[in-house]
Amino acid sequence: MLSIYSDTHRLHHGQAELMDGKLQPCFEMPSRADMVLERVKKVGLGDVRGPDEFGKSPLLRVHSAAYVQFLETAWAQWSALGRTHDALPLVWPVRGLRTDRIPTDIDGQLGYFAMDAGVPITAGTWEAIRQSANVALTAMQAMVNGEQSAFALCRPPGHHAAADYMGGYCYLNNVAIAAQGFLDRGAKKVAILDVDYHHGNGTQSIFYDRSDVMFVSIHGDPLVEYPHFLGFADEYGAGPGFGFNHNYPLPHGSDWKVYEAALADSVRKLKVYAPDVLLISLGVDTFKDDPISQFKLENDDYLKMGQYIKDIGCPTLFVMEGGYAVEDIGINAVNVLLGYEGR
Ligand code: SS9
Ligand code: ZN
Repeated sequence: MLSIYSDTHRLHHGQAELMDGKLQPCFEMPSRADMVLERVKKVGLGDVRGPDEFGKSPLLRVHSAAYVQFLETAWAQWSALGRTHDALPLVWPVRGLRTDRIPTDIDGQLGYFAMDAGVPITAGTWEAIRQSANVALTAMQAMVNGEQSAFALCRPPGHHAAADYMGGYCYLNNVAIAAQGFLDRGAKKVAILDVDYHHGNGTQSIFYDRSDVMFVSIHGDPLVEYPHFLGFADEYGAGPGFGFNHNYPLPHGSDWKVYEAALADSVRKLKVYAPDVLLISLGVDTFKDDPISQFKLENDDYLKMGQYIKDIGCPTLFVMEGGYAVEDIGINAVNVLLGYEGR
């Protein structure tokens, strides 16, 4: 399988995130991508190529112009005030507050365009997130040109980012941008299966009212898990998109046995939909030793996950999302790809 990767991810390295009441080192760190790349090479998965440049237009197919402009300018606005630490939001427009105007100061903009405080913006963030999207788009283009599968080794991840907000370590929604890219190149129906431990709230919201993108997600129950406010079982889609969104919230402590039942059901739904192309939001924070997650999957379970995905039977683009047990992230992510390839 072809992999796409760019070293540019290294330019995004947040200093701290607010967790458990403390500023702690970011769990979403550069070594994550290094470990996955190392494993790709070690098992001889296939060629590894750098990304091509797609510019801003494919980003604007999914994200609002105001949001993309905010991402591009946030660090300059922040540092112009003499601030040297990462930019982080501190105030949010909850129920009853005005969202009909975008603040002109950077603190207001950070709150307006963020869902949480897990999204530090640094000097290199814009370049890193742009290239992360280019990695996904390059893998997409390779498949349009004939590859039957590909692995986009994206970092930072994307599935929590919606049309006009960032959150959960995510800025640009790489998988959504690639899915829209397939449609813009002639695909009629695409499906996204999100196996990250956290619900892909951004991806769901982007495609919620559309029937040309089916979204299926298996994740920790939002009643007790991040992102808390989306990802419940009764979210089926809206308008023409009704019936094209399926969530499988699972309890803390879920192991492969519990996970497999949800995955098998997801595979059934995806086979009925029969998409032209399938995209996988490949998070491996479902692992038993993940430091921020509560599922119990083991290394070999990821091979079986890959076999289930293969069984759906269509061209498949894997897009890297979460996974914070850095020692095992390469083994687990690449096991899915090996399982898919029947190796
Ligand atoms: C858990 C805090 C979660 C955000 C997690 C984002 C994961 C992205 N106590 N913080 S895949
Ligand atoms: Zn996650």
